Amino acid sequence: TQGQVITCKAAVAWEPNKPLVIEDVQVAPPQAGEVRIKILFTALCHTDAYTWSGKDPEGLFPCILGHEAAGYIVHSVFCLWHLYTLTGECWFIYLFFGRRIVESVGEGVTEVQPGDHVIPCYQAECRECKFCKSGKTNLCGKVRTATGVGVMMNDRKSRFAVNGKPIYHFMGTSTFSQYTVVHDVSVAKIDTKAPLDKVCLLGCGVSTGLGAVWNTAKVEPGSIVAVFGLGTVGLAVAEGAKAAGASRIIGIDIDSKKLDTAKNFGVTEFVNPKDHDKPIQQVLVDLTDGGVDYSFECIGNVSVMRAALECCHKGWGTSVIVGVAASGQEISTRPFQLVTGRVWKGTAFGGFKSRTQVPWLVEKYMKKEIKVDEYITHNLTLGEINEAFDLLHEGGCLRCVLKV
Ligand code: NAD
Ligand code: AHE
Ligand code: ZN
Repeated sequence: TQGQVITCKAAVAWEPNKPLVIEDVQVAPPQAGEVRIKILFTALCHTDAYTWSGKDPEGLFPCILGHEAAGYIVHSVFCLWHLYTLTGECWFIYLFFGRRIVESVGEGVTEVQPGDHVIPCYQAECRECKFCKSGKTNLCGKVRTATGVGVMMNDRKSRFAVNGKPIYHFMGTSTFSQYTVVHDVSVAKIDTKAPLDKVCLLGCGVSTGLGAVWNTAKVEPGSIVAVFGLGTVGLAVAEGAKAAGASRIIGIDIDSKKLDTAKNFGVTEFVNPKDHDKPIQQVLVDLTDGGVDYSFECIGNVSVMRAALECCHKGWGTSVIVGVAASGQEISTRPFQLVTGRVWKGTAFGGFKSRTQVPWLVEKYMKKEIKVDEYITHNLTLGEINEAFDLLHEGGCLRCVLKV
């Protein structure tokens, strides 16, 4: 059957830092191993703002950003109700002359089907590649060479176009669009009862923070933890550390207004570097009798990454880099810091195996074992996306969820 192009609204980033434009975008049908998803809700993450700023070496323009979302796979044939809503009284004309198949699931896709509720995953999980089979990482190699350059793996082309001009994909997800096409290895099927306007956050920020603690650092009960940056990712680290039984969770942020919110996520002490003359690593070492057991950098600032390593306890302290730093930025420290037992690590999507574990995270949310609603401070629509980006740079915004 001939697949059908869907024309829908999407926010296109034509150039770095220029306001996104809501365009009529043509979304091509999925090819083999691909899935076309109707996105219902998407949130904004700082990584979207980072790429939009032009500082991401993998950032290509024009593109459709967005990677923290939820939606469903549309049914293959328009049902009568769809026919009626599309063609009104003349639905029978459509039925006889215009019937088309809307391909949602490409050839060879077996694990998801129309009707499924899904979360697109920028970190794929094919379960077959060297990475997936290693048991040592959640990174997957199957489609990464395509997702890093804004195209699909099959034909190295985009499925998005505006008036015939191709628009690049982003992170293999491009969720700032009413419809998107993703690789089947990048789709997590979730409980249909889960509220999509909430669980979209499990597509990135909340999962990353929790996983950084549980999978990457493996924080033990009684540990002293320092969290640098109390945005969504940092607060999720605090939440994860509390669940892991940390005895002290020290939140560090240059915005003192973060303190009250942070307490609700498990932060037990707050330090604002601006209140101190000493380097922040020294402040923390003094506060903790020699340093913390675990630290997490959730900002994307290379000087803070150094401080986060150097505030760790000699002999065993581990620091996890979560923040994404701009192109050209490099980390440094005295090698002696590592020689004397501190460990420097990083995490992508909190080390979670996406297709396998996102549904598990959704279940944990449904059982009220993890927070999600509490990270949502604003709700807007796709048409208000530029206001949503403005909000992201204001202290009072954790996550803004857009109705797409
Ligand atoms: P955010 O902007 O909401 O939070 C950052 C926080 O850091 C803010 O509260 C800000 O006040 C604070 N801050 C800024 N400069 C500081 C400084 N010098 N010292 C102390 N605090 C400072 O961002 P977010 O959405 O929570 O994301 C955090 C970072 O994590 C970003 O870099 C994002 O790109 C990255 N990220 C990484 C992954 C991953 O898989 N590794 C996943 C999601 C997000
Ligand atoms: N293109 C960027 C890399 C950005 C980056 O590190 N991304 C994180 C996810 S951030 C989500 O908000 C990640 O998972 N990286 C692993 C990967 O394979 O991309 C750059 O700076 O080059
Ligand atoms: Zn993100």
